[in-house]
Amino acid sequence: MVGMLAVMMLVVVLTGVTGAIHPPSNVERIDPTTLHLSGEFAESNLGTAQERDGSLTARLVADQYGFVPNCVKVAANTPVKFRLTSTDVVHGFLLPATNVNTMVVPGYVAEVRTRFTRPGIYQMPCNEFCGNGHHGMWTRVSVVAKEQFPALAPTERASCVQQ
Ligand SMILES: [Cu+2]
Repeated sequence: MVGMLAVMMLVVVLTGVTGAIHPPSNVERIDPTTLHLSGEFAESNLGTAQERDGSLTARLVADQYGFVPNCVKVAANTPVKFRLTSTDVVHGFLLPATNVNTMVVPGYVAEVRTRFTRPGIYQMPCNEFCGNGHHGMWTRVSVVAKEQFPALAPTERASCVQQ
């Protein structure tokens, strides 16, 4: 049994080191009681923003039982950074078939970087049980073609109403 534990521990450490895998959450602290008032996670800053180097940053807030915004648009073949935080309990953010999978812990900012290779819509149910309404908690990430993205108005980047 001790041998098996040692082997499993070794696999965890080796894959972590060779694949540069580390927990994407619990790095930066944030006050969950005031984050909506000002700063990075104020409502006007949520959604997708374009950085000077052309990469994108999508900011979302998770709470019982929904994500704000309910859908974000990002561009394909562009580096995308997701930054999320929670105002109440632990939620989860996972995009199937990508490397995006993180816990969203109140008091911390979770950050995940990825790159989408083709346009499409990723349905994102909260994957961390967070209470009675958990089954209804979801968001969407809509990946649009790289050429299409700059033409979107800021409001269109944080909504998928037209689809
Ligand atoms: Cu949840």
